[in-house]
Amino acid sequence: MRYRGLGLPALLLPALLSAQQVPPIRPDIRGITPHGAQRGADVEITIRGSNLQNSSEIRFATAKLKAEILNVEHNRVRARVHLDPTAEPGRHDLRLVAPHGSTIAWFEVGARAESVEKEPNNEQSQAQSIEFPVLINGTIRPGDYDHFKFRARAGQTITFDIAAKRFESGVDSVLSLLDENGVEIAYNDDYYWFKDPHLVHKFENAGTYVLRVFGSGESGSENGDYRLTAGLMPQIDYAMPVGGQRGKTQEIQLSGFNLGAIDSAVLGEGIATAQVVSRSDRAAILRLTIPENTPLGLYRLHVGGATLPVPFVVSDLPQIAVTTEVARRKQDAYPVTLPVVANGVIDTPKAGHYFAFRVDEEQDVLLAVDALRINTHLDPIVVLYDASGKRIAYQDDPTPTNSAKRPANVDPHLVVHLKPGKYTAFVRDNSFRGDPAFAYRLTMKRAEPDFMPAIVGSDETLFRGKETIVTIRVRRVEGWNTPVEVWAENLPEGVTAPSKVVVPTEPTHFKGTCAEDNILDGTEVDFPLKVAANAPFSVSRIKFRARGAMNGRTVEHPVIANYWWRNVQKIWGPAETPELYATVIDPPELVFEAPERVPAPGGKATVRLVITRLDDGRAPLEIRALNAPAGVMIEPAMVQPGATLADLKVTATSEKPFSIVLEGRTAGKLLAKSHPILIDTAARAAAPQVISDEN
Ligand SMILES: [Ca+2]
Ligand SMILES: [Ca+2]
Ligand SMILES: [Ca+2]
Repeated sequence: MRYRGLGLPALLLPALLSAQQVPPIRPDIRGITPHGAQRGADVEITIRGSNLQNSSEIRFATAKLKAEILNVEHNRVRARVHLDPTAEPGRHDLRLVAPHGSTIAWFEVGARAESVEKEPNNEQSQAQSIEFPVLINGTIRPGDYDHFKFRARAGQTITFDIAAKRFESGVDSVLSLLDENGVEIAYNDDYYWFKDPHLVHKFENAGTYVLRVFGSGESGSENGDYRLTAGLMPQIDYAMPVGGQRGKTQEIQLSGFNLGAIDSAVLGEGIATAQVVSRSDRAAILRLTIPENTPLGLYRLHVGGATLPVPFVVSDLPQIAVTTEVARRKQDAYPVTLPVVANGVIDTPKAGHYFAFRVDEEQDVLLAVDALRINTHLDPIVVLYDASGKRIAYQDDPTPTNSAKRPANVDPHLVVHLKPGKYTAFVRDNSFRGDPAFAYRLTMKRAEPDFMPAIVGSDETLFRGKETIVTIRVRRVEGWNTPVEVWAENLPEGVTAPSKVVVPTEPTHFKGTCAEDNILDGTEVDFPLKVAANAPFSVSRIKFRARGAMNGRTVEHPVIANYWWRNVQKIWGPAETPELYATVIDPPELVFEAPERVPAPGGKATVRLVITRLDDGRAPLEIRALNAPAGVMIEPAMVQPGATLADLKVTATSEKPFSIVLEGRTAGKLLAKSHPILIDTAARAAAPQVISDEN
């Protein structure tokens, strides 16, 4: 998001101000405790963050979740969330709305009873007793260790799963399993793509064991909330095939642990219920009929009692499932007829699967692998060989994984122009890894060029008299090679935009984390929204649409708002509400960036402020405290035009911590107030406690 000044004659503004960036002033959520709840429950949650003052409403995309706000401070909102008993388990968008903007975060609906960790539990001797199955909401602060004690019987397989980073939590967590003597018997740090751990452990001996949850390198944060799920519940590595054809009945094999008790499975929010055909400890077979009218796409398959929902794709293409045994060798590749989706598991190191197909007429063929998209940790590549065995095409990552602020895409999407003949496609892990949970889907079909348009972010605060740039990203798929045009609908009064912005076919180049040149899997363009100086204040949902034509065919799509995932600074999948939430307000004249808390050992503190002036900035700025309690001296500061820092000296005789609010005035006019700043006179001089969200 960027802002540009509008319509102000350049001579009136110092150069410094014309390029002025407005620091973020809209609400920003950094943590939620608890980060989810059981459906049917009624829970109180605390949202932490910045610029939360005056928050007026929490909205969910689904009508099955409702919230009322109980209390609001600048860095904290307490609310009560009501979860309907039929709400779909899994992640939902929670949107916090305030007069100065809105923001979204994730909130998880669970299917089992939940509890909360109890400190102190930093020592193994203080371990909290738990009984399975359990879902514990906890927090890892800096240097924090959380211990949980449980009984296991010989031969039991118990799953331990942490959801933290996946919910934007501020902690990179680790799981460690200890025996009665404190000896570590199992350990996991980063199981998932984004650093959450997961352990499945078979206990050889009966006994009392301890699970330890902590931050990698003793990291942690006030916003280091986590959800620990543990027990003997069904742990499903994948469903095979990982998708089904609508209008058809098919069998689906589940693979994992503790599957002997599976008694039900529901697709999405009650779309279809599967019948359990057979079940054993390591496998179960379901029979599922997907209704003909089910929208295409990625769903969650909710298997009763399972640790996590299972990804499942609804498609119109025939599905097959192969094993390594039948598809392992190039010379006897598994024969398929296009179009088809081949589902398989790269279950052992160096394994790969070969598929043989014929092309009868010259055409563009798509070879696309889903892995990241279906939440498996395979890093697939796809290779194509001609009838002579010569390699004719290859793809690994459309966008590399270390691409700074760009969304990684490790799922190959290869389009090749083929003459009639026999071909062999091959899928394997890029690093020859294999794992019983490395499921994939390989789509092989005639390419049907199309595109996927997205908004980077889901909300904007628009300032009167300024222009905001919204980033639109178009990903071309299946060989789309013509420009796409994007336009906005439902603009609020006083907001104008170009009738269309053309997205060219050249992909966007960007610098990676080591300044290397990378090519994005798509093209990003600036879409400007101009706000008139007298536009009414409003909150609206701006719709963007995109249209293109290729080979005589016109395709039009809504542009989908994509989640901006702040803990990895990347966009991550679509938000539940496709429109852009836009709030029109006056631009601030002054923004203070102030600490939440300043240690004041011996009653002395210096409050350092970063100042951004957006007024004409020609007169000095006077900063003073509004509400200094008795016995507290705060020297006002005079900030000369152009300066961006100010230090306020605080001296207190009292030993009680207190809060101050600062105000900034120029020529007697009030420009802004700060949030309350805690002056912590109880802090010790030597070791100021630093609360950090960095990890
Ligand atoms: Ca804790
Ligand atoms: Ca602890
Ligand atoms: Ca980790």
